[in-house]
This record gives sequence, structure tokens and C-alpha cells, in this order.
Amino acid sequence: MALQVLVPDVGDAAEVEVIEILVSVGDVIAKDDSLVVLESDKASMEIPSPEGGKVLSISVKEGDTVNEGDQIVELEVESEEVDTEKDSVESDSEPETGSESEPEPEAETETESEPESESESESPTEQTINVPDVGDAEEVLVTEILVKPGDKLEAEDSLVVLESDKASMEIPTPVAGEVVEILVTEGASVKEGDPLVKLLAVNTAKSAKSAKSETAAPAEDKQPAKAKAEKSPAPDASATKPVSAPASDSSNDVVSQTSNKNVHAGPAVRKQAREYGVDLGQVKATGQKGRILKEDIQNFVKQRLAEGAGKQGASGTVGNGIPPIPDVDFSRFGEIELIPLSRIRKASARNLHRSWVNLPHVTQFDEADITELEAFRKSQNVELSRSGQKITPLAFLVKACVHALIKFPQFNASIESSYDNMVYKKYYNIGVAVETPDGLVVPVIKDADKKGVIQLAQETADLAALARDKKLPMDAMQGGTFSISSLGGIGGTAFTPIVNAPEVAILGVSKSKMSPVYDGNQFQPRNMLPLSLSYDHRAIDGAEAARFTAYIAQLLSDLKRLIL
Ligand code: CAO
Repeated sequence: MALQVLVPDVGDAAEVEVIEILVSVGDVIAKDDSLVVLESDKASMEIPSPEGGKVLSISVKEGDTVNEGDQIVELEVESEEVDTEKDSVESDSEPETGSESEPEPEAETETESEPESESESESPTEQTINVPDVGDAEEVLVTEILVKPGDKLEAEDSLVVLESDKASMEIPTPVAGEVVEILVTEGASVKEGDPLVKLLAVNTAKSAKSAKSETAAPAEDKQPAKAKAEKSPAPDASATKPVSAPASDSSNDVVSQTSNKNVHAGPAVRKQAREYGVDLGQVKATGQKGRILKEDIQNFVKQRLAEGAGKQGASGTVGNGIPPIPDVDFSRFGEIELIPLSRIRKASARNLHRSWVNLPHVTQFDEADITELEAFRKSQNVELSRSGQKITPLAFLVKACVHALIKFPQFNASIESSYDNMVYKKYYNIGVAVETPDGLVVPVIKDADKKGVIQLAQETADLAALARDKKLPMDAMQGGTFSISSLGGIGGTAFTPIVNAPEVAILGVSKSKMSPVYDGNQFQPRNMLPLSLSYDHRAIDGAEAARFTAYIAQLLSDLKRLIL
């Protein structure tokens, strides 16, 4: 049967605006799923569905102004108990809608002491402003405190923002006066009748002004009272504090609060922003009339993560206090061309940057005498050439690394970010950095400890070919426990590779060359291979790294031990 869902009682507000439509025709929704967000001067509220069912039609559009009793949607519901009479539906949904979110100051705001008589008394009296009736919600959250001790308020100026599951609402003061004490903290749960703010109340706006001049702090006089600054078209305040505004800086406070007040967002969006620690004032709104949507918060978070930092703070730093590299308009100095970064290059840039800024890197250098190994390898290649196979020094390096990892398990481990545990891995998966036209990728040779040199050589060549053809499956790049970056085919004497976190070490290999090596009696021509082991100093001590690298060099120099 069809069920019309109507705009419920929306408190004091005669008209409210439809800010967001949260369902589409054809949607199947559950009871209490939110249908639309309505917004008055003081509150935004999600209107829940009184029943589960299918949305047959939507009678409003974003930007419409609606009144109590207007139809919002028509639902097809299965329940036989539903009363199709409009009045019944309306009253059913009323408690859920946060319709009490617009408090009626005179009726609902309790005071400790009655205001004095209606005469225009100049003598202020102390009053406590309590949490008014907040509708169905038993407890609501104090998401923002809009005033501070010393602020001079007119009647109806907002004191705090309260938020329930379905609505956020500003609580106004029923009387003019000066704030004496704030009796709640942000984040506190409160219920009807709980004290919010203690005021030195005066009965008329005129007398409030005269009270101001007696106690106003000089700095405050130059600034509009915070609540006044918030008299913007926006309905309610952002639920988060801007990161860059120090709490103690009252001038910053006023500015940031004011900017937050220009934010349009529903309770669910504000809740999400709070959970992510997002300052809504910094989020680009894509909803109607500049309203922030959930997607805007998600995009904001994604963008911040991608940037690895975010907007520059007051100290000229971002993220971990690292100054950002400014974007320069290079076209001012000459012709330029913009070429978008490949997906691989973007991903590797992010990974490398993350490792570089998070891990204290140290690089240990050594050399391996591979004279005999090279003679053996070349002889093997002659034999293998008939089958089209080839072994490069890299296959022996993988083998040597696996031996060393078995002997020094802390290099085949990861450190927990909590620093509680080291995670020792009992499998040996060696990542090999491969240069491709689109950027660096690191395919992984799985269970390298179970494979012989020829198989390792073949697998490396196959993985490199797949990587260059962009055909590497995702799982071929996962599960690595240690990495090797070989630039030996290209050149160089040494370099400092970046650890492929959460691994703790990476072996860099440069080009081997014949060098004169003193044997105690004379110089001998030996083929020396430069090794550069970068490691995460949080997980590995320098002495261990020196032993580990020396052990690899020793294995590469002693072919028999390596092959065994
Ligand atoms: N010293 C001297 N010669 C070496 C050598 C070394 N350390 N390593 C390889 N060579 C030789 C090979 O034997 C081969 O010689 P031949 O052509 O005479 O057979 C030649 O250099 C080319 O080798 P290769 O590069 O094709 O093969 P590989 O197994 O050594 O390396 C791979 C494979 C995929 C690792 C490599 O092609 C590659 O992409 N390297 C770049 C990795 C990179 O960019 N690292 C930087 C990452 S930032 O840390």
C-alpha cells in the first residue's frame, strides 16, 4: 500500500528548506532511513522514513521551501498496520524527525532563577541556561561551544551547537547578558535540563548594552562577540575546530568560528567530518547552494592523503612539520609541456615518499669478490644458450640474500607501527625492482628459498617481461619480505635505495668491475661487485647491517657455499 510521508512539526520555524534529498525513486529503504535533510535558521535535521518500503515518488526537490504537512515522498510499504491517513503518518514520524530541534526559547529554556520583573531593571541577575527539550533524543552531543566567558550576548544569540543522530541545533539564550561560565565541554553528552552556560542576565537589550561597558575586556571590545559574528546565513556551526587556529588565540578563534559558520552541512556529514577530524571550513562543497556532501568529505580526505600533507599551516609546514615544495608556474620562464603521470609512477612516488619520510634510513656499503662466480655464470650461460636461457648476477644475488635472511631473520621482518612487536616471516619472498617505461614496479619472487639459481633467473626474467608489458597481476607484487634493486646492468659505483616498507631492508647492487685487490703480497685483478644495503634503523642496528652485508659478500665470493 502507498504511504505519504509528510513534513513533520519543525518547531518554531514556519518554513524550512529542503537541503538534500537522500533517496531516489525506486530505492528500497528501511524504517528510519533518512529521506531528506531540512534546514531552518537554527537547525538542520534529517527526516527519517516512518516505515520501510520502496520510494514511489519524491514530491520535493532540493532548494524547495516546505511547511509542516507538505508531502515529502510516497512509499510503497508492505506493513498492513500503516495508517494511510496523512495525519497519522505525520504524527508517527514526528518524534523521529528532530522536530524539537528548534528549541522554543521561552517555553523550553529553563533557568535557575526567574528573571526579574518586566521592568527595565539595570541590575543583572545570574541565570543558568539549560538544555531545552531536544525531542526524542535522550542524550545529545555538545559539538560546538559558540561563546566564552566575557562575551556579551543579545537575546536569541546562539550559545552552543547540540547534535543528535538526526539533527544539529543551535541553542539560543532567551535573555541578553554576559557569559559568566561555560558549564559543558565540547564532546560532552547532555540531556534535557543539564546546565549549559551561566549568564549575568539583563532583561532588555538596552540594559544588556549598559552591562557590557562595565566588564568588557578591551580586546573583546574590538571584536564582535562570537555569537554575533555567527549571524551568517548558514544554519549551524561546523563540528570541528580548524587545525591551524590555536585555542588560546581568541582573535583566531573568532575568525575561524566565523568561517565555520558559513558551512552548510547536515548532521550526518558533520558527524563524518568529526570522525575523520576534517575541518568543514576547508572542504569544497559540491551540493546545492554550497552544501557539503559526504562525497565532498571523502574527496577531501583522499586528496589530503594523496598530497601526503595538506594545506600549509601557519608555521609554513605541512604533515609532520615538513615544509611543502611550492608549486611554481614554470611557464613564466619558458615553454613547458604538461604530461600526466602514469598510474604506476603516481603509486611509486607515493610509496617512495611514504617510506622516505617514515623510516630512518641508513645505507651500509660493501663489496663482493665475484671473480669465480662470474666465471662459473658465464660457463653456465654457454651451456644454457642452446635453450635460450641466461643467468645474470641477479639470480645469484637472490640466492645469497635468501641465505643471509635465514641466518639474520630480523632482515626478513617488519616492525609494528605501535612498536610493540617485530613480525618475523617464515617465508622468503624477494621483490626485484624493475624499470619500466611507466615507472618502477617491484614484482615478487615467491618462496625464493625453494628455488635453484636457474629457476630464479628464469622467473626474474619472466616477471620483468610481464612488468614491462603491463601484464603483472596484482598478487605478483604482493607479499614481499625483502627487496633487491639492481642497477648493475646500467652502471654506477654505489647508491642509496629506499626501503620498500613495511619491509626493513633493501639491497642495492651496482656494476661490478675489475679492480686491483691486495692479497697481502701483491695486487690481484678481481671482479668486485658493489653492494649498498639500506635498512630501517628502527628495526635493525648498524652492526647487524654490517654483518648481514658482509655475509652476502662472503657468500657471493664463495660459490660452493652459495650453491649449497
Ligand atoms: N654488474 C655487471 N654487470 C651486470 C650486473 C652487475 N651487477 N648486473 C647485470 N649485469 C649485466 C647482465 O649480466 C647483463 O649482461 P649481458 O647482456 O652481457 O648478459 C646486462 O648487465 C643486463 O642485465 P639486465 O639488466 O638485463 O638483467 P638483470 O637480471 O641484471 O636485471 C632487472 C633485471 C629487471 C632488475 C633490470 O633489467 C632492471 O630493470 N634494473 C633496473 C632496476 C632499477 O631501476 N632499480 C632502481 C630502483 S630505485 O632503488
